Amino acid sequence: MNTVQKPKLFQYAVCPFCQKVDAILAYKKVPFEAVEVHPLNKKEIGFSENYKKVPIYIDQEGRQINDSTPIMRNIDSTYPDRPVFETDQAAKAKEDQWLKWSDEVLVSSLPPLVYRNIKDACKAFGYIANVGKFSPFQKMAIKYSGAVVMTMVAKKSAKKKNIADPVRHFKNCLTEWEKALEGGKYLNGHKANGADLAVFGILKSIRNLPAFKYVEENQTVYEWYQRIENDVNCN
Ligand SMILES: N[C@@H](CCC(=O)N[C@@H](CS)C(=O)NCC(=O)O)C(=O)O
Repeated sequence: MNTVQKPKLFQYAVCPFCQKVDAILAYKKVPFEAVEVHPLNKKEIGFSENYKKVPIYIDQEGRQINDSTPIMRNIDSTYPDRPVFETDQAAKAKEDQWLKWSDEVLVSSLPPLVYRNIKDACKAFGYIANVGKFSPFQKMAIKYSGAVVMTMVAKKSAKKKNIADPVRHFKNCLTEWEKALEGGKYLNGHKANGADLAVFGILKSIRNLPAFKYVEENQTVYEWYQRIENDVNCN
């Protein structure tokens, strides 16, 4: 029989996909250990032979699950209290549509915004380096080389996604989400579903970065964000 252990989440603190998983674990009050992965050598996920991205989740029985949305679904079914994902067909279709949007549109709006230039990227990576248990030398290496690499990645992805103005693009994304809420408290009804927690987690990944001010400036989205934050922190 497999032994029961505390689940582990291998992550980068500012990775939006990782924060989706963190959001559902926090919402469901599942105790877990977050392991910050060194973004350059990825030593901590060396055990994973064929999958080299984060998040990687090791469940309470030691099984490895990859990919943020399947991980969220697995957590929802393993811990049935406070169910998250929709079961009704129409609600599920809407949830799936916005889950797809959050991974494909919202996530890709972030790198050009957060890593616009070396200065902003250094701020982000200074924060990343301080979250994990890294030596002072590793912290410096992560901060500066990470910033250079991500600024280049962000430039490339902005070009590929045709994002000429990252701030305007991000604000437009927030307006799209505002419209999806249709004046309601959550995407569907009176409690958060999988898409609410995914979008929340993605936005939470920039919570400690200057770009979060654009979320605060959109009143509807910010109120919704605080509502979920409250749900996550309460009872
Ligand atoms: N579809 C995956 C995407 C995960 C992903 O792209 N993670 C990024 C970090 S945000 C990653 O690990 N990229 C590879 C790398 O950093 O080398 C998910 O939803 O979990």
